[in-house]
Amino acid sequence: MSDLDHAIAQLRACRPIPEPQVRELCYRARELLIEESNVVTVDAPVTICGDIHGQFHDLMELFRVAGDVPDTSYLFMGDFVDRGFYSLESFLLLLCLKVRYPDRVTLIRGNHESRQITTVYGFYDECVRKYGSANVWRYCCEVFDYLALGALVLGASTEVPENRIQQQNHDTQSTLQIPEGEIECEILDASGEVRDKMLRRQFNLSAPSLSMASRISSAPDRDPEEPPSSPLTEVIPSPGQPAVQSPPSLFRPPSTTTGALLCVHGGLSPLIDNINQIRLLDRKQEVPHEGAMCDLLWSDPDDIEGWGLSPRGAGFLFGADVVRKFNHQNDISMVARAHQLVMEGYKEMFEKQIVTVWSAPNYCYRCGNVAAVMEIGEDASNGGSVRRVGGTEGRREMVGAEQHGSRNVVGDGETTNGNNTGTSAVMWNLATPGRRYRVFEAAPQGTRGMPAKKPVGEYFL
Ligand SMILES: [Mn+2]
Repeated sequence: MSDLDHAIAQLRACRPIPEPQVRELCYRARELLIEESNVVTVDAPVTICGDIHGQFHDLMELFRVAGDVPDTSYLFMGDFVDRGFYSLESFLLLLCLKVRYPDRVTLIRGNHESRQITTVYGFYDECVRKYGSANVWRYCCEVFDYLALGALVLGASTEVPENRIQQQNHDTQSTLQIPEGEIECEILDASGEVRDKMLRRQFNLSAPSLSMASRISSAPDRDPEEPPSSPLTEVIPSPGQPAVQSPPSLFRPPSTTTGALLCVHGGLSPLIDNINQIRLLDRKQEVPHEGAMCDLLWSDPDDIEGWGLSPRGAGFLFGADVVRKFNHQNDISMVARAHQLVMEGYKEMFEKQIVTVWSAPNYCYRCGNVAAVMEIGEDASNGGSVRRVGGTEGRREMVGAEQHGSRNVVGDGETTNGNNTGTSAVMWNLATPGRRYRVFEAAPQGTRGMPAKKPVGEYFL
């Protein structure tokens, strides 16, 4: 067994590795990360995760529910440390897995991967408590400076990914009837049982414009009279409930082509119109207090128009119009981000153009939320070749053209006001990727352990 495999085994048991080994690990991780672009390219299939925040036992639960490395390819969107009691073990385990299986693990930087923030929110104190000095904290912070700022997931399928997780005593197809048509989104619980499905529907230009497509009701308490949450999807009722009638399709079927997914910790920046601008940033530094790099790690989507000030004091709030324009200009079908606690573990907003994924159940051991990961499948229809972003293959389908200063049609069949700029824009249609959310709860209390009450500086003696 190599030193690295030995370290992985030790960390999986939630036991820290000795300081010289941390130093070596961080050195190797930096050598690996320095070669990565600010925006890492990741091929589907991949499982996308949000904040972990030092909840080591819940990270183990995540791997149990969503598959282990290297069988499952993972993309973690930052905030590995702070708040929880095991930031050290959580981050070092993920870092070991990154060094051991570089092509199966992608780590991007969160706003907590910073010297200033970790000094306030726990990671610094944890390192000093567990090692008797700040050396390990310092090594980790040097790694933080090299973490990528974002990732682009390419080659996503429009279909829900194949379910590769072995079920125990469950038939995943038994609980919900599947109507004819393509399943766009599936929600599974920790035991692998299907809790909800959404069908991809032909879109309809006369459908009412719904600004918020985020709410996905769970089948049991849903009002059957309620319209579908989005013009493009319908919630499939549980057996016994009447089916929701789809309005007749008045338009061509949606594209069978997905764009890339952009994954960042926080969100967009008013300084970034194009993904290539992210690539030009000098990321190898402490997270600045302002500017594009700061915004990518700190911003939040909100029900506003354009940009707004963030109550966090860093980054910005941004509205549906900002996301729609960004996704269109960059051939993105969805932005995936973390950074905000959502009680259901995931939250889709703005006609599914952005999703928040949150992977720390019962956050801070008291919030009572569930957590989720998002699985994206691989588009095998193209003979396995992955489409590149920014290509000019004419792969998008035109769905409407703006007339000067009038109402225009955008990707999802929603109408928005033209802005009287006199420019003419042609809008296109990219399908939302098929996706599966696995929702899970905190690890059982008995396995979680509690923090050491006294300093344990002599940890390894
Ligand atoms: Mn955050």
